[in-house]
Amino acid sequence: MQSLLLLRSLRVGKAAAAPVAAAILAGVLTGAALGAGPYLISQRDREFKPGEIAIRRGETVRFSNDDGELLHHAYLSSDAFSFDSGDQQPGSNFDVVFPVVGEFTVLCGIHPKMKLRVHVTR
Ligand SMILES: [Cu+2]
Repeated sequence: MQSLLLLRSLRVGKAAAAPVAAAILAGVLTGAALGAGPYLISQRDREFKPGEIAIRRGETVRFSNDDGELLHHAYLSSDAFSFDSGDQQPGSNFDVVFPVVGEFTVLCGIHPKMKLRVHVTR
């Protein structure tokens, strides 16, 4: 019963990240329940790499700022789902759960050429 409630919270977006992390620490959710992620996205040389991924709803994408001393700023704005990493410091990670099915394009607020296509299926 408890895990059903937690799974439901996975779909509401980044606000659920903290309780999900707490649940993982508590051993409430298994890896299988969370899917195969997180999917790692590099931002080295001002590029999202890979530039396109296919994931399942509820899975996590981890944006790693592994690009020397540069700031990055991943964001997504759509009717179905939005997020904004804020300015991302070198050496830091930013995790996003994609809670809805769809086709999305993540951009960088600092480097307009950076694009990541995300295909989310159920
Ligand atoms: Cu960038």
